[in-house]
Amino acid sequence: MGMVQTEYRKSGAPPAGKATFDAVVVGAGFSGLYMLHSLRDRLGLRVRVFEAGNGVGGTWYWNRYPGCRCDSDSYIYCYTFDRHLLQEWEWSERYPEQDEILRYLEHCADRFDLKPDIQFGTRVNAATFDEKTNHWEVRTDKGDVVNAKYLIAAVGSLSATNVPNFKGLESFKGKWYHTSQWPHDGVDFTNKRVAVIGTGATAVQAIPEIAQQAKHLTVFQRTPNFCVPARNGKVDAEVTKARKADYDGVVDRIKSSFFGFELYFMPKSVLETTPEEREREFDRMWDEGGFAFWLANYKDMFFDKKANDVIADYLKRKIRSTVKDPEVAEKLIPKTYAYGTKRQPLDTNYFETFNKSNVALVDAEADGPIEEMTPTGIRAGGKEHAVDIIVIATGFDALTGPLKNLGIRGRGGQSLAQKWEDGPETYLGLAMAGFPNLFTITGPQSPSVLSNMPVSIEQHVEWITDCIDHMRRNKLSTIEATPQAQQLWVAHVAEIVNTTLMPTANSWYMGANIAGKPRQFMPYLGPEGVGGYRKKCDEVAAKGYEGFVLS
Ligand code: NA7
Repeated sequence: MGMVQTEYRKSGAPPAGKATFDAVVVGAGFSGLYMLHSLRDRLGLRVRVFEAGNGVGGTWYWNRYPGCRCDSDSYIYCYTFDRHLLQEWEWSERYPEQDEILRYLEHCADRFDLKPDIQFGTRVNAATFDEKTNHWEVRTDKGDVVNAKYLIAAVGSLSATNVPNFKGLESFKGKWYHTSQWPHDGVDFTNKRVAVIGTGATAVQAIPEIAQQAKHLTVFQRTPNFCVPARNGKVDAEVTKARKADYDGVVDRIKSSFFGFELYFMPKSVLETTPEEREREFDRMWDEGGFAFWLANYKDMFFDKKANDVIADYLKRKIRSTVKDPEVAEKLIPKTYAYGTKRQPLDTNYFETFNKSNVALVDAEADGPIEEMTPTGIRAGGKEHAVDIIVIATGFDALTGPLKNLGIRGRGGQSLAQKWEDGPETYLGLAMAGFPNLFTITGPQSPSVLSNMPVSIEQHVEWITDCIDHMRRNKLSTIEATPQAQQLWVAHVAEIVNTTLMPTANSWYMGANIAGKPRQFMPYLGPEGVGGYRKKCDEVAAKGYEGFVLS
C-alpha cells in the first residue's frame, strides 16, 4: 500500500514544476476515503486527498450537535466493499450516534492506511482545467498548487452550511452555533435559556436533547414537519447474527432496491383499502419506526394527493394525540405540503418535548416570523424572546453548494458556479460537459440524498474507478460528457420527478430553503430508484461510455 508510481503516470504529460498526482480527491468523508482506497490500492494511482477538517469523517466530523445520529439502519449505513470489515464491525445500536460513526470511519482510515495520502485542515478553493496539458490545477487555502489528471469531488451533498442572513446576528451578546459546525468539546446548556431555529431533521434530533439540559428552550419554527419515531435501541443479537450470515444477500438487495434500503412500497393504492386495513398497516409501519412509513408505504403516496392526504391524516392524528396543548399541536401540524415531499425526520420524543413546561414554540405563521436578533435574544412577531444561546439548525445549501464553493473552472475558463446559476446541469450526476476528467460523487441529478448514502457512494466510487481504469488501459487522456447527453439527462431527471408530488413542496431538494437559489428538483428519483440508476450507469460504461467523448 502507500503511494505507487505507475506506468500510467509516466505515460501522461503532466506539467513540470508542481506536485503532480494522478488524481486529486476533495473530501475525506465516506466517499473520499473509499475513492482514495479504490484508486490507490486497486489501480495503483498516486492520489492526494484534501480535507478541510482536521480529521476524517466529513458529515460525521462536522455535525456534533446533541442527539446527532444516523437515520439509516446501521447494518446498511457502512461500507460493503470489504466483507471482512462487514463481519467484524459491531454497531451498538439501530441508529448509531455521531461519535460511533466517526469512530467507524477512523477505523476504516487506519485499516486501509489512508491518512498518509490525506492533507487535513486544507480547503480547495480553485481548480482550473488546463486545456494544453489536459490536467487540473488545484489550489488550496494553504497555498498548495498541485496538478492532477483527474479531479474527484467527494464533498458531500449536505456540507455547505446555511447560516441565513439574520438581521442583527452580530449584535447578539450570547453564543450562537450552527449545528453543522459544532464545537468539539460540546456546549453546556445547563441553566441556560436556549433558542433553536429550524425544525428539520437536525433540529428534530437536537430539540429533545437540548430541552433536557436547558433551563428554557424556545423553538422557532418556519415550517412544521411530519415526524415518525426512529425507534432506536439495541438490535436483537439474533437479528444481527442472521444479517451477518446473509450479508451477501443484504448487499445485493440494497444495491438493487429503490432507495438503498431493504424497504419496498406496498403494491397497492391506499385508496383501494378499507379504513381498518390501512390503519393496521399504518400502525405496523409506525411501530417499526425508521423510514418504513416514508419509503415502504402505499405505492401511490408520492403520486396522488388524495392518497397522500389519507396517509398524512394518520400522522396529523398522531401529533394531536401526543401534544397536550391543542393550540401547540395545531402549530406543529404541517398544512402547506404533501407528506413525504420534504425529508422525513426521524424522532425520539420530539412531539412529547413540546409538553414540557420549559419548552415554548414560536411559529412563523401563527406568531410571526423572526425579525431580528437583538443583543439579548430574538425578536419574532414583534415580541422579544430573551436567550443566552442560539442554536441555528437551518441546514445546508444542498447538493450544488459544496461544488460551487470549489472554484472550478473548466474549458475556456468557464466557471461551474456561473454555469449553474440557473440550476445544475450534469450527465448522470457524475460528470459535466465542459469539465473534462472531473467526477462528482453523489452529485446533483444522481440519487444521492434520496438514497441510503453509502450505497450510492460505493456505486459512484466503483463506477469512477472502472472508468479511470478504462482510460488507463486505452491510454486515453480525457473523458467528457457531451452537451447532448447532458441535456437529455437533465430533461429526464425533471420529467420523472414531475410525475410525482415532490416538486410541489418548498424543500431543500428544490433549493427552496436558500434565498435566491433557483427552484429545481436536484436529486434523481427513479423510475427504478438506485437499482435502475446503477443499471443505467453500467450500460453507459458497457457501451464504451455512451454520452461521453473519450480522447
Ligand atoms: P433542513 O432540513 O434544511 O432544515 C432547516 C430548518 O431550518 C427548516 O425547518 C427550515 O425551515 C429552517 N430555516 C431555514 N432557513 C430559515 C430562516 N431563514 N428562518 C427560519 N427558519 C429557517 O436542515 P437540517 O440540518 O435539519 O437537515 C438537513 C439534512 O441533513 C437532513 O435532511 C438529513 O438528510 C441530513 P423551512 O422548512 O425551510 O421552512
